[in-house]
Amino acid sequence: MKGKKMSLTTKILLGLVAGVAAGLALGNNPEIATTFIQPVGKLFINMIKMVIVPLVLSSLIVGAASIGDVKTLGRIGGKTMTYYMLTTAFAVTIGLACGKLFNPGAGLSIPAEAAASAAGEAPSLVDTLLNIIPSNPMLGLVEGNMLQIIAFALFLGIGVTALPEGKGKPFVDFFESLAEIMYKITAFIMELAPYGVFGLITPVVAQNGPAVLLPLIKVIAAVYIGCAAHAILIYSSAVTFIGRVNPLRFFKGIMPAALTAFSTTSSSGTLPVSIKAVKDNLGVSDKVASFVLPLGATINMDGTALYQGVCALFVAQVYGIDLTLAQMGTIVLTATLGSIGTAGVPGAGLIMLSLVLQSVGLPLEGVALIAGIDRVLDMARTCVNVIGDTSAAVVVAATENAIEEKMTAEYAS
Ligand code: DAS
Repeated sequence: MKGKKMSLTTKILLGLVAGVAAGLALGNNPEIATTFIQPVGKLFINMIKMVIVPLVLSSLIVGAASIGDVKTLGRIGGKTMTYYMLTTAFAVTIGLACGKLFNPGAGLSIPAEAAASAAGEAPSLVDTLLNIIPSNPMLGLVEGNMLQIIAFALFLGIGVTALPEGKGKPFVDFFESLAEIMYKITAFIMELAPYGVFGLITPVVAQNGPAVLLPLIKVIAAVYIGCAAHAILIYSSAVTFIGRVNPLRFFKGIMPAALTAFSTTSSSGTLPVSIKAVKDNLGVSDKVASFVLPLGATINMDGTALYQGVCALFVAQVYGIDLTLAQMGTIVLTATLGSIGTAGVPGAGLIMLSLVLQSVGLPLEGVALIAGIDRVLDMARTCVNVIGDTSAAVVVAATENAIEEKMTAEYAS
């Protein structure tokens, strides 16, 4: 009988367990782990770094072009973008607060000379903001300056819609194909994650001993509690005070989408369930649901932004780097803008975590520590990404008087 294909989650967890076991076994000979096994991990990290720039550039250009210039999209586009950006900024702030509160990296210090030099003298927040607009966008692309790449892509995406009808189509089609290709390559890289995780975790455990694992449990706790807090605080308030919908009715109505997102770890894969849930259970009009939700599945990732706040702090703590307020501000900015470029597919947030770490000069090796538990974190963050999208549909629909009062008794408030 054809064996059931083992899920990627299982494979990654197996890679993690095998890496821990190998690390413990090589505790007395860590140089074996660093010489023969660590290169596998470094290869995985290089593949992640390889896709960041083309993935962010192409997915952002397509995301921004689909919004078009705000004039043609009028109120709905403006409201939707404002809601998405505000809730995402709240999310990464809650993530940073949870990272501070749980302090998962405390007591663990992995030396990272490179990190220290890369972190160097962090630019002030004003310089960071000024530096977002690239004086030479090609240099920004070559140097992998993520904030400049994000800004340039957004300008290109909005700018292309200012071209006469149809003139920009070849340009957008090219980047649409490039984005799809990058999503496929990302999926391929995630298939190699079990091996990459093994190659990354083994030397870490061999060099630091099993003590390094405890903090990962604290990272999971910080992300899950942060996600729950964000959903309860931010979305309940938004649907209650702006959407004028009973929050319990809201959560009941979107539960099928939330559970689908949690199990599939894919916002895009959950999209049909999200649209059906807000329309059938909460009476949101088709016009609003079919604009807000596909846009949200592409560019709104509150759970991912929150996870990046927690993980950026974790990595800084592990490598003994004190982040300045300006660097925290950069993390909020990069995670908020970067979430526009995060694809709604499994594991995309891990790739974008590199973007956030890179933006504040934190060592990308920190991604290795997260990679082993990333699928567990992806379930919670994708669930919140989708709850955020559906809350936006309710909020925008209510302000457009586009919530039909056709509520079934089951979901009545
Ligand atoms: N799994 C992604 C999604 O579908 C989010 C992420 O990887 O961060 O939303």
